[in-house]
Amino acid sequence: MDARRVTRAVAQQEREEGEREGEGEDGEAVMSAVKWPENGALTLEWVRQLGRTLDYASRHLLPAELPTLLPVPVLDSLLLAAHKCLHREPNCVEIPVDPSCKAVLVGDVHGQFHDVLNLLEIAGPPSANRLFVFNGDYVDRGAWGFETYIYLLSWKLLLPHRVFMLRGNHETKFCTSAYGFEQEVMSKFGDRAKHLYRKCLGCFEGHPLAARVAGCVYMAHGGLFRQVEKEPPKKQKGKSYRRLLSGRNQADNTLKLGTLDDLQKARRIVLDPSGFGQNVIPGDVLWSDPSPKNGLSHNDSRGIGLLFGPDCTQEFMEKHKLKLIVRSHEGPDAREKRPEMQAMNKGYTVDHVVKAGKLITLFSAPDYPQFQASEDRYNNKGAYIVLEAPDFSEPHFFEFEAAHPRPKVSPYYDFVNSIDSDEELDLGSGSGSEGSAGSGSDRES
Ligand SMILES: [Mn+2]
Repeated sequence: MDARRVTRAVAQQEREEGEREGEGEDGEAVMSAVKWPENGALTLEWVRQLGRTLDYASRHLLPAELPTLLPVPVLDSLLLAAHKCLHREPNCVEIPVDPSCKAVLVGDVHGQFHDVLNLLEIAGPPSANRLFVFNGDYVDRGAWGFETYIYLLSWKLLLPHRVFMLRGNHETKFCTSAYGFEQEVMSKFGDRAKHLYRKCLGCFEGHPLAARVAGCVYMAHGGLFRQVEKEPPKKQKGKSYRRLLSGRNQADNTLKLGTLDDLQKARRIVLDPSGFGQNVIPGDVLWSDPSPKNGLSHNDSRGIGLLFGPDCTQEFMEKHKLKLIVRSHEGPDAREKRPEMQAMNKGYTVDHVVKAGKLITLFSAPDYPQFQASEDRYNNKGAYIVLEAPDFSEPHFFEFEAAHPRPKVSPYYDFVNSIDSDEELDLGSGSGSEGSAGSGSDRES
């Protein structure tokens, strides 16, 4: 089926009436299935049309009808191109910013597709003069993780040097099987779902872990990370070596802060950075949290990553001549459980103020989480940061409300019994989780 016809009555809650692709003389809107461009090169109009189509589908089609407008072969092409593009980037991407250009920094969005569309409208879309760095957690919890992820990937492909997508702890097999994304893909794509889920996992592995923006701003989903001990001689490699490197065996007082050089050398291509062995650094970068208390310690409530104090922030910034750190990872629910930190009701908090600069937590999912057991919502705003000349280290904060009304949908995870802030993880037990999902081949078929 190439086109769907819907009546004006059904389409009346369309966000922007005039924005639809075409309108017949009888007032019926026509929405065509997305086609992959013949030469494989995306255009601005293609990306915009993809956004309109996904928005339309989220409002007027059942989840399982999404492939009628978004055919699987198109997704295959898009995910393959994105896989190549992401894997090419280094662990920590260097993002120079021209004085004529602004940098927009975005925190967790968690499948809240309509809020992402809204954000891109308020902040203005990526362009030659406006680059974006997204700080991970595109999927899970919200009901449109797939739409969100695909849409942002299409911007990445259109403007690879103006759009950067860092990895969040939810871009993993572990989180997506517990917090909704896997089930979401299963509900939307039927017998092609496993195939698409695997392709997404392959892309998840490819995202860079961190970025340095304009030479003075460090950005990563969780934050700072430890130094990994030097490799022992080759003959000691193997299981015992990995146990040796396991963070769990390391006492808090022996933990040392890692450097950007350590980060650049880390092995990042892994489905579930477990915080063990070779994946200590990716595990830390994706899962760590700041603490008001000085020092570096294991993040026991999450079971992975570190807690790092203002002294660590100072040390890291001073060493790398940084003036600002922007991390994400904590929404209003996570902050409710950490009363020693500020609440996340306006979408950002300034957590460390040290001699060298500041550490900020940025969260861009307003009215989060989408599904909640009680009527009592956090009513949090989302925020994004704009950096611009002359001082790229001075963050300009923009708060925004949730897009209303959100289409009514069912959740894809057991939100009543799901723990709120990804606590008590048992990542160490997932034996097969260190393998690569791959993406070039379709292994499950
Ligand atoms: Mn997170």
